[in-house]
Amino acid sequence: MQRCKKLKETKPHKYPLDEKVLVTCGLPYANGPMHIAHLRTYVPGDVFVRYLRKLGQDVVFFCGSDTHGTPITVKAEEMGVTPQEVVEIYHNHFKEILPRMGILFDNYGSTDHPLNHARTREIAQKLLDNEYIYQSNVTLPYCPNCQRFLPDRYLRGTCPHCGASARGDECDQGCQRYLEPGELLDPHCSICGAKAEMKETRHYFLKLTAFEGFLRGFLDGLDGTDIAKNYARQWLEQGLRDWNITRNIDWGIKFPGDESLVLYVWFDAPIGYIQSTEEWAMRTGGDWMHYWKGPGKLIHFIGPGIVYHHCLFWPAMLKGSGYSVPDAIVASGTMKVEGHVFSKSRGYVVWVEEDYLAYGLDPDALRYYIVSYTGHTRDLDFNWRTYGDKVNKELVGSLGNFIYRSLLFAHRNYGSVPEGTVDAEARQKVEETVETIRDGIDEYEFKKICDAVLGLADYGNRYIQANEPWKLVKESPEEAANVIHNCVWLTKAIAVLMEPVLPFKAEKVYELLGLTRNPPMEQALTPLETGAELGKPEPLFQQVPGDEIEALEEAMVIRITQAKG
Ligand code: B3M
Ligand code: ZN
Repeated sequence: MQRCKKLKETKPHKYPLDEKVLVTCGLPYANGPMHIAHLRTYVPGDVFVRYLRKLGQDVVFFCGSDTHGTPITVKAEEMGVTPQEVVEIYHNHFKEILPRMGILFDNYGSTDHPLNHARTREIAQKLLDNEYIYQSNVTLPYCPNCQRFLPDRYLRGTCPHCGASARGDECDQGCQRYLEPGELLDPHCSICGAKAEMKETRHYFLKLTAFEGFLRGFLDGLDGTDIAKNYARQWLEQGLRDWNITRNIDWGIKFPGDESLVLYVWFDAPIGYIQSTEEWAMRTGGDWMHYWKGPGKLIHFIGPGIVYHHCLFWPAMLKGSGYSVPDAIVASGTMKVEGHVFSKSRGYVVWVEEDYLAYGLDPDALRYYIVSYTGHTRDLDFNWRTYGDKVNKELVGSLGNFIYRSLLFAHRNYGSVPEGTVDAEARQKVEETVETIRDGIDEYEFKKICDAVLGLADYGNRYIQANEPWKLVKESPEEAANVIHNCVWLTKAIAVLMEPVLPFKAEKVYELLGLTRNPPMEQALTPLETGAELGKPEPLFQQVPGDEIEALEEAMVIRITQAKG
């Protein structure tokens, strides 16, 4: 057994240590600042990667900006700038803000990088050579007023499946289905509102139907969350259609052999995962092919709205052009804000910079909320009241309280780690927590992990309360020292086990304990060095006062009301 030699091995782990793993998070469109629905993917992805590394796995972690398609050009038209300018502004924003949330990608790439243009054209060419792409004439919506075709976000109409108001390529306000060009009912130009005319034009299609058998087997073997697999299976059963992969706009990656068309943004976007790997490989000497053409494991963390693209289009593209296909697709549940489905336009949004970090709020606390409030595949509601409760009760009241009182007592009375031996029960509690963490990783259930570590802090609080070291100090100094030895030992264990969720706070505890950064998981169980100097602690977390929560809620209500117009 290789993993954590000193830990009890009860079962084989899902990711054997001799396998290298590549983890990605869905690429944000570079058309606006980071918001809480982005974090719904990036925080669990980052937490997962940090835990795997703690267990000794060789993991690389990638993301990057999604820079093409109508999400960018519509925004550029709104702002009166070029698509390049839009992309630059928000690409830089993401690069700057991600580390402030403790989200540390090994590379943050861009789908407009020359490597992505080249890789995308290579893949399209392979698919052409393998006769998976064909040309066909289609009639598509055209705006007589703006004098242009109306791909994707230039189009609004009615979803043919559920009747909701939808945009060209996605039923964004209803059933969330991917929509083929030309499918939308009652099409109108989203810019000028004119009724669209239908006009014939030449396009290219990926023969998705040829991959049906492959996709069935692929989904059977796919790991990840049920959300991803079940939706994809259901769509497969409803029957596939060939996929229009070109668009009549200028901004994007030119289709090889027909430069008047660009590839649909959803063709080159996931290739950004490869681009980010290649960029990393060039910088570090790493081997990108090990993952994309070799045995390396591929794991995609995504939101629930992009399952179709990741479970059907993407594996077909990879398979048809000779690349490795994903091993796991970890789709999360839906993001909600104050009980409503996340929506930027309706005001149900939390902007990470403007609404959170700018107020000096704690990045670790938001990370904790996201991974601990509900299971990964359930709806996650963010609301300020729950935020206040969780911070005050769980982080301040339980975890922070135990660590602070333990370290304060130790520092005041001893100045260093006092003599003692670790109680069998305390050791057992830590061992059980490590086991639960391993299960949580295998199941992509981060709440389970958080609950277990919080349970350990609760145990610590009960332990110190029951043993009353403040009394023992006078009555029985040796016993007092032993109790505090155990408390400091538990503090170390909690810091090590919680570090992937609360990296900034763990760092502070390591400093106080004189530990090096990023200790491996087994360090949760190693003995303390008696006599090692201890730093003077400060409370780890700040209480969020009721009036501050009210003010944050108030700001949210104002935004929602304004959005209603
Ligand atoms: N840029 C964002 C979204 O639809 C989209 C993801 C691309 S992942 C390759 O959620
Ligand atoms: Zn619909």
